[in-house]
Amino acid sequence: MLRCCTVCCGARDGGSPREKSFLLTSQSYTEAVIQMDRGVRRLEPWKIAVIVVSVIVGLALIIGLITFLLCHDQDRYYDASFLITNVDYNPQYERQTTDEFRNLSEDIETMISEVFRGSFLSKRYLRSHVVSLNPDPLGVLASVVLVFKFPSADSEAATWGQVNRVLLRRLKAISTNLNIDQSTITLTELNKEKGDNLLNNCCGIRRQTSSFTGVERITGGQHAREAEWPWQASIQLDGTHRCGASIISNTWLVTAAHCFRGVRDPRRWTASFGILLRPPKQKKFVRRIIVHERYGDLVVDHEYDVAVVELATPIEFTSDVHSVCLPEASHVFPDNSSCFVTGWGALENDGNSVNQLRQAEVRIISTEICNRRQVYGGAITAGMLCAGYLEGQVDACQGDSGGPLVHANSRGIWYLVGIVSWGDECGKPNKPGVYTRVTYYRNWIHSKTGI
Ligand code: 4AZ
Repeated sequence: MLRCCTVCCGARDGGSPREKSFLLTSQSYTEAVIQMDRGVRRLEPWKIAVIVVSVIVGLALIIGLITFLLCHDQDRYYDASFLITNVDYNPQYERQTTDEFRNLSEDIETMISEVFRGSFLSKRYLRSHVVSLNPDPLGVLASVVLVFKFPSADSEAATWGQVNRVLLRRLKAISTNLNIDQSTITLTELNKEKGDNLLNNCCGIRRQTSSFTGVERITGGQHAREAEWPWQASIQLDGTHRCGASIISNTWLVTAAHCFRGVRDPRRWTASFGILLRPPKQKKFVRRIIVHERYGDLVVDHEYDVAVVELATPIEFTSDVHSVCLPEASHVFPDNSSCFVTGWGALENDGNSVNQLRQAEVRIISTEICNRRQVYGGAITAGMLCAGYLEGQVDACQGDSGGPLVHANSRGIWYLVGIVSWGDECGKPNKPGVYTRVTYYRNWIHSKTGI
């Protein structure tokens, strides 16, 4: 056996000088191996330990990566559609914000939850959301987005089969006040982009649920997390935060008229989105500012404190940035309803704005109580509403103006109840926050934006 290498070849008797320098007999090869073996044996213990640890860490990383790829869960979206035969179509189903749409959607979503929560897919089922209710000669055609969490390794065909089987079997088995025509049920898998788009284009949906407890206020309160209040916008004058605002479509925001006191030139205003002022998730130029025509610039009262802002280019809706629902003009939010106010406003009266969005839970206070002599003594008109606590502490403050006061309905859809407007300082006893009442200006908002 002859082997050759430039490093370990040795010259042997009887060969040409060239052969001597390049050929290695089996004997010298064996010697070389023995030498190497001695070299390895001569390795110091700490070097061996380093090699062993490196090999173990490498293996652990590879095993971890494989496990992550196989066991990592991913959201899967489906569109389920079916015909409901015992409900007559009502033109109010055309708009997602009507009470009629909400009531029927709630029944459908409760039914779908019952279907999956009582099945072996209960841990995989996340939510269902009715996206449209369409007319049909035999009733109402419902289209529902279903969201599940499945391990990435599970094949799409297999998971679609499981969802479809449970839907068909259990819709027949459970008792519900809706008659579903079984022959019309179709289930289509949506890719992530399509599923996200469908949900992000629905108003008032929050993908991440809040779990905070206790008392908090924007003055010293709790930080908001990404995607918790996706409709929140910051309105900025010459690049500096001035007011909050709410996204009501991809090109329109609603805010307070007093934010534009003195400066109405749209070229000096921008809007930013995402929970941080710096850096924002998105930023847009302003095309047009429409302040309520009856808002008096020079009069120091707070009537007609509403404005809409048109953006120069549309917002790209994502789960972090999208619209809130506007209530119908006729909707009544009962006194004592729990709401949330959010903003980058001051932590205390006359303080500075903060960089990360804050949130606080407040309750609607009746106008009757709010107009009492010791509270606002009759200053609260039909276009305003009070929210907070008579004990004080939890409140909006300067810089929160124009921002949203929102309430989640029984489907978990968020509606704009009020616009931060005014108050006697911040968090004082008997001086709750005063908000522009959105239902009162609902038709005005529609007349300016078409929304
Ligand atoms: C303001 O000046 C302001 N406490 C906003 C809200 C409240 C008070 C003042 C409510 O922008």
